[in-house]
Amino acid sequence: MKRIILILFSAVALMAYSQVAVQPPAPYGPLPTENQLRWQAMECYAFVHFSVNTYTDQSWGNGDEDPKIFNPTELDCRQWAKVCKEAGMKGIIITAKHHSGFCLWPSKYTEYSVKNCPWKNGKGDIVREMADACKEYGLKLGIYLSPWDRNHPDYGKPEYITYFRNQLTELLTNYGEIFEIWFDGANGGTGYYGGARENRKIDRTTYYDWKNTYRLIRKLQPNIVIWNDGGDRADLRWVGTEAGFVGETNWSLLNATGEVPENMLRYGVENGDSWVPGEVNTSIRPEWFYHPSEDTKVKTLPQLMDLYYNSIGRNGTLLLNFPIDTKGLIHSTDVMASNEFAKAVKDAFGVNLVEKKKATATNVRGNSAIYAADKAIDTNTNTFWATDDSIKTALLTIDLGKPTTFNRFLVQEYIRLGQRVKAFTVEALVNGQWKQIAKETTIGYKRILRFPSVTATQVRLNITDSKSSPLISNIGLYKAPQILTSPTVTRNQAGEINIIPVDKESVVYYTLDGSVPTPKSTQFTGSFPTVGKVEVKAIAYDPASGKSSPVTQEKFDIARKLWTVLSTMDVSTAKILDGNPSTAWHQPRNSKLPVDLVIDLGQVETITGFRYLPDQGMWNPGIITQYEFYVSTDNLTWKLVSEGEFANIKNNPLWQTKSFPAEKVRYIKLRALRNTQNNNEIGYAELDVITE
Ligand code: FUL
Repeated sequence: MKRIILILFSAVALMAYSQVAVQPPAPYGPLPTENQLRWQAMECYAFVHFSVNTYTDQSWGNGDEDPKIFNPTELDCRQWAKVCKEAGMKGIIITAKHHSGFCLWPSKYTEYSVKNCPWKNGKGDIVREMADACKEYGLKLGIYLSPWDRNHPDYGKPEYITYFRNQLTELLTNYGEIFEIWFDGANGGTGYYGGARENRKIDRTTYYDWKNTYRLIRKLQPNIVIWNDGGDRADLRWVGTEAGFVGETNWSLLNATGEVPENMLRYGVENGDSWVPGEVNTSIRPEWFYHPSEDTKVKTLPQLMDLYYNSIGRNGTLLLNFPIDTKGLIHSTDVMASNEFAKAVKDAFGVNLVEKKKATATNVRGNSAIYAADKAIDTNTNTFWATDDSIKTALLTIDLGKPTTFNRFLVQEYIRLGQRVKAFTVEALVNGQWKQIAKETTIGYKRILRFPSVTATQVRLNITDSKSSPLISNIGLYKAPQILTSPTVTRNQAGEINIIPVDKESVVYYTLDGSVPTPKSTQFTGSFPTVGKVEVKAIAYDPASGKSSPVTQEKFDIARKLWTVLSTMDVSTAKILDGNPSTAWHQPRNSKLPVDLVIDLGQVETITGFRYLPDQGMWNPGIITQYEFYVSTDNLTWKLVSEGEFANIKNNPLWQTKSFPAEKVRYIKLRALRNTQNNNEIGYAELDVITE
């Protein structure tokens, strides 16, 4: 007995000794702050966009909107909070002031606010109601305060900076803890500016004196993270698009100084000197503010799931926007979509197939139990598998015990000590053979991979390159239910409709009478001709599972069959009329603004508006921001029927729709006055009209 006790004692002593003797891994490279760590763990939170332009159906307010139009009849911040809470989100960022300058709180420093609107007789405060609702639902509160103010007379002068900081102080003092502050990059341009109605330019690198503004913010809210797209490096970075994705390779690093071109925003900088992780901001509808015409354009479940995998699944966070409607609520369609989204995420990640399985690794730091392979599957992200300092490639194998089917692989680094992994593969033991199922680059806080279902008895993570010894805090394996993606509906210039399913095995059914398609509707077997206005609704249907995709809904105006572009002889202008958003035509290189695109409609039509889709290419060159639109019956005398801006077209290059009183016309002319890059390049993916 004595001997046994002695042996046991020595074993325990030895274990304790080996654990004490193993040095913990040293940090590597730039590290996240506690605020950034807390923020990253939130993973998903909401934006709400609401301002005077909600009532004018515009993307941006001009600053001259009468506050009297701001009259939500059923405003209920608790509904917003409930929707976000039920969607599994952790916070809400509210547009306290958007570019219009209209304040959702009764700021002491301006009359352009809820103080002067009919809602609650000017006695209300939406930021207060939002803060209270967040508290009630256990959500964090964030603030969007537009640096650009199209209402304020002093915008562009030094006095405005005092005004801006006064407002910041109000917002960061009176509403409790704020988790994130958001400074939009859209800065300077035309506006009302207290009646001056002019174009004001500012130098975005110096005008706001961000350094001192940041100092003020951190003093008022020590736990905050700062998002800034336009100025000095802040805590978080934009990912260079509002379309809802970040690069598959995604370093949480940037350099503290220097320009940040789009590819750095998208992928981070591998050897950057500062920790600046990416936040994927996008809207549940095409636009940020509420537009009734987008009630049928709310993102479908497959689109929302893509967002999830392309943001949270790629080492980013997801900031998903809900436009607030004119009543002051999140629209019921958006609520349904977000509930479905939350359920699908739960269904996909409810059961982790590696739980309680066995893990082994080719190297364990000092052979210590503290850093053993099973620390990566113990559901505790504060413990991690680590290798010896000199080891930068290693394998971690999980024995599943029996053939197990899965289609998602999740992996997390212990980022508190830096982002390290540069490359990895995932392999599965299928029928006794190792099969590679993924070959990837970075991991970071969280990486989730999607692939077709695999049935395997073992799975392994193969770290093939790392800046320093890899530290893996969590691995998950899941079997996510199949979700069918809605088909794409297009109409070419001849008026032929084509419907393309994403998944080639599914069958497409459609309707042309507005009814919801079912497997009993007409089956799509090939493109078919149409004339005049048509509404197509289509689904993809999987005969094996009996499941249908969400409905795609597309409305087309008159066919463009008779149209010809007159202003140039270049035949490739057909790309503007081909119904294919991914092809574009650009004006000749030597063009100088203003430049015109003149189209003969082939016959007289009564039109009430036009639509422009800019080039959808990767770097979106030649996007028109300021335009004039003319109509004519003879191609000689022209009448100006619409002019102005395509707001936010740079960050969100969607279809732009402009309406005007009905005109009987044969010719149309779109004049481009300015583009997003302040040069002379002008391109068009599509141009269309709206007929009566
Ligand atoms: C953009 C703004 O101009 C949009 O209106 C919106 O607020 C979005 C979140 O950022 O740059």
